[in-house]
Amino acid sequence: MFYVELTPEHLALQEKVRAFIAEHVIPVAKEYDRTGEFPLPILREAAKAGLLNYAVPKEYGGPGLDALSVAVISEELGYGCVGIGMAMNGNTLSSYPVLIAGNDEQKRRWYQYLHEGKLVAFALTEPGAGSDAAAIETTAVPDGDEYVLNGSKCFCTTGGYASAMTVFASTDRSKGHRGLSAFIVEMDRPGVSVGKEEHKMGIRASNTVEILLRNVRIPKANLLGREGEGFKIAMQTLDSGRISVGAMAVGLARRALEATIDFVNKYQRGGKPLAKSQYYQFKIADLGTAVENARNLVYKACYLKEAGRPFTKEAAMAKTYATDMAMQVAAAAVEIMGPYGYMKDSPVEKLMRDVKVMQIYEGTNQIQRIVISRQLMG
Ligand code: COS
Repeated sequence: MFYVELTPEHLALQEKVRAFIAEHVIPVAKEYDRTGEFPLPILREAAKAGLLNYAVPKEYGGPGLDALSVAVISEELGYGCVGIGMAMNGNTLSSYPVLIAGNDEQKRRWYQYLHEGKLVAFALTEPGAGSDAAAIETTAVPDGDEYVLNGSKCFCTTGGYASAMTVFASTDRSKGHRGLSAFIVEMDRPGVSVGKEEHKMGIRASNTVEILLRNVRIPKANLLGREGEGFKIAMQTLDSGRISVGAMAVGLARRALEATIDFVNKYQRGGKPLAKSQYYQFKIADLGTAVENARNLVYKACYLKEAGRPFTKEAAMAKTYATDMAMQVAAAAVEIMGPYGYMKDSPVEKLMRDVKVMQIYEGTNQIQRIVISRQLMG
């Protein structure tokens, strides 16, 4: 049997994030979307409110929130603005490799950055290794007490503002995915540079950059886990990240649905309120059911994660279903509002632009279908 109910603590957290979003995100989201500026002032407020580093474990000075709390926060961030939400969620998602595989010293060091208000990033994808994560060409060659890293990473979220990142590189190219390893790389090391900054269709407040590594020397103490464990660390990280993406998509879809209901309630056609038409009633019923369904999938993945049970399949299902659903809800919102939905001052055109990338990042929805079918078919 599976049934998840938010506890009074989850509900209080939800209330707190909603208030934060209403005060600090919604009033400025359109302007950040227009300028593409990175929302540093909002991140400072988020840090003060305890909404930046919420998954840092208690033993390392954080609140150590559970998976369901992370999903509750992510849904509200998706409701407010996915671009700003990604900037706010970045420290949590980028820290998973350290949480999963770091030793005590590495965790202390990493979480100290977060306590100091610093931002961190996750560098996996490369020009030739996107969906095929095992094809990473960045190398990490041992040299005495150090590794020397060479390669380039792309589409790195928050990379332009990060103080440190988790980097995936090959310590043995002959072993394919079993030759990949995970490292902590501080951004101020000689040889690390930020390359091209991307200009995107949506999530424009989120920073997306190329990271170049040229003869970057890091101590062996920066290796996470053991050599050869990098691919599994990356996959486990993505399993958790995919739940958050699903939750954010639920939030975005909820926002689009609310805007649609508001429009249908206010607008008349031929002297008859749209809300009296069964066409719109049925549409809204279907969209509302889809949002609820997606949330249930997200919560189920959280429940399994928290219970220490496998959740790879459920995380992929939650991510795929929720982001495809959110795309449909956002498109339906624009369609129902017609020209009012399409214009820049509509409440939904940004949602339709923002949601597209959610079907693409954290593993495309086609990759998710490979993950799901492999789990189902063995
Ligand atoms: N957790 C732990 N281990 C996992 C895992 C998971 N979720 N998924 C796979 N593994 C392990 C497998 O068990 C296998 O282990 P062995 O080496 O012991 O056999 C190994 O990893 C390789 O798995 P697999 O054969 O399934 O790897 P593939 O190369 O076929 O690729 C996909 C798997 C396509 C699923 C993977 O490359 C992927 O997720 N790609 C998308 C990457 C992505 O999401 N990028 C976005 C980054 S966000 S910026």
